[in-house]
Parts: sequence; C-alpha cells; structure tokens
Amino acid sequence: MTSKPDKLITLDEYIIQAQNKFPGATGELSQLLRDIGLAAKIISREVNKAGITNLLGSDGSSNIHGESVKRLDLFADQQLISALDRSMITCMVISEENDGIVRLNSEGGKYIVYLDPLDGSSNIDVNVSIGSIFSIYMRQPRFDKKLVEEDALQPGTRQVAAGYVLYGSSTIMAYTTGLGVSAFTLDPSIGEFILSDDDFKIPKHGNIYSINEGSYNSWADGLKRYIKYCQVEDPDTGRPYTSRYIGSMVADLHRTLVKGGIFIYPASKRYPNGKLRLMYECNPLSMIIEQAGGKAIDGEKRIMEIQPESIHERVPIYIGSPDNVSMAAEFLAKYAMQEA
Ligand code: P6P
Repeated sequence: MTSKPDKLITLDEYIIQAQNKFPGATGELSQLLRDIGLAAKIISREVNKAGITNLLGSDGSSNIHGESVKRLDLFADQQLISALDRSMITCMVISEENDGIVRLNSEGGKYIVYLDPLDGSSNIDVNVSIGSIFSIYMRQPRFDKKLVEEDALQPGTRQVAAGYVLYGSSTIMAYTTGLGVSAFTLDPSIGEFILSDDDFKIPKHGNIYSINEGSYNSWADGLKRYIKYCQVEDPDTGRPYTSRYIGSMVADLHRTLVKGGIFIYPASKRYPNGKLRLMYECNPLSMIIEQAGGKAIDGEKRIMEIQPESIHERVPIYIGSPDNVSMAAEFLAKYAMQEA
C-alpha cells in the first residue's frame, strides 16, 4: 500500500525537499543519493540494450564467492564507484565485485557505502529483472585516519540510508533515510526518476511465499513444516498461498514490498550460513522492509542487529510481512527444540 503523488516530482526535487526539512543538513547525503541515481540511469540504459552492446555474458573472471562475473556486473560496479568518487563525500566502498575495501580519493569523506552493483546477475542473459543494492553508513570517528575494514563492520541499525534500483519492466529506485520508503520510476524520455510511490507500507499479511524449493531436503524441519503449512488448503486463511520465485533478490523483495508475503533464503547444506550477504543484500533490504512496516530476521534474531565479523559474510534471511515472518519464526522455534 502506498500514497500516489498528485503531482510530478523528480528524485532530485524530492531529495532537496527532504533535506530542507533539516536546517542543519549539509547536503552531503543528498548529493550521495543523487550520485547513485545518476549511476542508476546509466546502468539502466546499458541493461536495456546489453544484448546489442556485447555486455552480456561473463568476462571470464570470478568474484570473491567464486561466482562468474558478468560484464554488466563490472560495468555497474565501475559506474557506481566512479559516481561516488566524484563527489568526494564517500571515503570507501565495499562491493560484491571487490575482495577488499575500495578506498576512494576522498579518504576524509564522511560516508561508507556498500554495494551489490548488479544483484541477480545470473538472470542477465535470460532477460529477467536484476537490481542494484546500496547501504550507507557514517564513518566512525577514529584517531587513526587510515581506513581499515573494521571501520565498515557496523550493524545494520547504523545505516543512515539504504535502497535498491530494480531494472525490470520499468526501472524503479526505492530508498529510505529512516523516514519511510519512497519509490521513483525512471521516465527514459526525460531521463528523470519520477516519484511514483511515497511512504510505502507493506501489507501486514500476504498470501505469497518465495523460496527456492530445490534445496528442500536440506532445510531445517521447522522450515519444511512452515512451507507445508503455506500449501495446505484453508480458505479461511487464504491458503494455499501462491509460490513466486524470480531468483533476483531485488525483484522478489520489491514484489514482497508491494503485495506482501515472505521471501526466504535459508541455511542449507550448500550454504550453511545462507547464500545472501549480510552487508550489501540483507541489511539494506531489511531497512527498506522495516521502514515499510515489515520484519527481517535470520530465523531467530533481527537481521539489522547482527554485529558483522567480515564484510562479505552471509546470513539466512526471512523477510516480508510481519505476520508471515512471525509465523515462520514460530515454526522454526517449535521444531528446532524437537530436532535438538
Ligand atoms: P538461488 C542472485 O544470484 C542472488 O544472489 C539473489 O539475487 C537471489 O535471491 C539468489 O542469489 C538466488 O539464489 O540459489 O535460488 O539461485
């Protein structure tokens, strides 16, 4: 659910209007968000014609997780990092495409930015929606000015802003600075993101569950029983629920935000700690969903309260409508005791 704006407002205008509500604001966070918006427009242009510009396919390398890197991944990474570097506000970037921290020209910059430059890249070659995810932290004051990885190991509750860009049937940028979630749709004819949804609220309950059921056999018993619960015929509770799984987290999350329900990427035999990364997938999307009234947990505790130990660590995630996430957590807790 959301409030539809009654007049045309661009992303830049919206950011300025929001900034003006805070007289002490320096405008630096506003500039950072505009930088990301610019990079998103450039990435969107290339995503929409990747087949023609030979940007499809892999570039032959693999990232820190051993996943083959697509040419568009690298293009998106370069565009986002150079946009952030230009405004001298960000001191370092951590990105899925780079093993370690990327120090930018402004080592004095006040922000640290995590990026998944092009999430869902396995879908690039089959023309399925993909997305960029960003998470913004303040650099913590330290007497020793040399930036180290530890400066970036902050829990998700310390994010000052987070958001995503979804390159789908249209290109949508959604973000929050902790004052609700707003979404903008790109109008390519004028090259502007236009406010399309202000103050998104996720439905309290949804009838859609989203999980890769191929790993069913290695799930915890409580998760198996929860998914079976979703599939049982019970018209009074809207069951059986519908199963939807795109395989691009940003696309699955945006659908969950709009229609409600739950997205799950659990621990499994192949991914004992889950597959999705805490710092540049789960934390930013958890901030979005929580700001919209939803919940995000690792099966037990709140995702955003996890103290990270490494910049690329993975975590299981159950995220979406509060009723659905709470129900899943009850099943996990109930049957975990029996498994113990
Ligand atoms: P699986 C894409 O590679 C990604 O990182 C997320 O965008 C997506 O939710 C997940 O992995 C899909 O993983 O194992 O279901 O293919």
